[in-house]
Amino acid sequence: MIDGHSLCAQLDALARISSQPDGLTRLVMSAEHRKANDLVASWMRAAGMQVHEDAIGNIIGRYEGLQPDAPALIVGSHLDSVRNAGRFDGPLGVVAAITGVASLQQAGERLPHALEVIGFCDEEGTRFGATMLGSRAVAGTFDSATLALRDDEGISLAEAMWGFGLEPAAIGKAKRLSPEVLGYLELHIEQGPVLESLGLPCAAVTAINGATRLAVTLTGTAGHAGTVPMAGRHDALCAAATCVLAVEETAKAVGLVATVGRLEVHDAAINVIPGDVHFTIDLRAARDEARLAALAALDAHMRAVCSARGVGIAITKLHELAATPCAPQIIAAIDQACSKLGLASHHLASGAGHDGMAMAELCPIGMIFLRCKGGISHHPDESITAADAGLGASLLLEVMRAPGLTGFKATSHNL
Ligand code: HGY
Ligand code: MN
Ligand code: MN
Repeated sequence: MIDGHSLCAQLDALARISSQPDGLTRLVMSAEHRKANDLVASWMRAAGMQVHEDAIGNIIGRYEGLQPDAPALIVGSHLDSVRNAGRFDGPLGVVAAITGVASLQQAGERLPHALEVIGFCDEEGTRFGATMLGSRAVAGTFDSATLALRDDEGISLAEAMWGFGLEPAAIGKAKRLSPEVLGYLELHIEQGPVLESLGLPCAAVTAINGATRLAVTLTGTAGHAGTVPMAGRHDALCAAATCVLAVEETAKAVGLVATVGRLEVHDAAINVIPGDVHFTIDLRAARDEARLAALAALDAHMRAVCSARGVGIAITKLHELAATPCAPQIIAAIDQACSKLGLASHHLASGAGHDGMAMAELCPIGMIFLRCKGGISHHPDESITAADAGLGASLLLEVMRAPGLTGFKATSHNL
């Protein structure tokens, strides 16, 4: 079994790389992204990997197979975070993968396939709103319109890339070719309460729910709070409040999840009727038809609300990924690895989004979920036990080396 205590110590070291003095925030193309890549690169090298940073700032370590240039199983997760984050969402999958490779290196073991450990630069989309920038670039599905998105300081992704030492026009160089990638595997905390409630440490993920993210701008008429009669107002915040509650009601009515995570009143003042309001919608479902139907209903409802109030509405899609099934052969390999380690196997769908949704455009994907305390995530109280960390990393290693996982047969060749 891999020692979970040293793995957790590495996660603590990563968690100290933060732009937030009293917590963990690590954004893409930032000084913290640079520091995290450098620290992870040092661990990858110590594990015997060749390391490079790709054209969008993913950090990648390669551990050759029995023969040079064999196609690779990519294993990893993301190194960016939400604001005031927990320390396991993302980095657990990267550090566990490196630890697994280090175990192979110490044993002098080579697999038929190569292994590539990847620390994706941006899965959360915290800084620019669009998510999975790193995995989309690797899969070749990066949308260049994303380069124009701006952060809270008005810096565009393109400008931030130049500042990070990357050329936006070169992003295409990060794309991997299908023949060189056998599959993608990720260990991630469950970010939900199911495994803990069942008393199980881990599960194979069956599918990842589809998700859509929208940015909504409501344009009313700003005015004097003391003199404009109520009947004549075009209050953008009252329109927004009606829409926000409609998001919640729609989700409850259809049995999916939808969240308004950001709401800003521009030029806000206590004595001014709000004229310019922006909010976001994050809507997810296991079935794409349910998600798309709910979005259409919500779109119509919000436009009707705004029309009745004489408020303008503009809706921009920031991100959309379909519900993504995990590959049966990887689910089976996880189940076999569980029984090899004497663990009960369990299957669970993911309500959270993950880089595997983007990587599924390139190759078969699989995920292992690890229980986390109270299912808490996207919060400083996110936590796992060191024992579970070691168990998760050991299970990941078993799957990384699973015979037949990738179907790739190496010819016998010493390195
Ligand atoms: O939002 C999500 O589901 C993921 O944590 N990025
Ligand atoms: Mn994550
Ligand atoms: Mn997350």
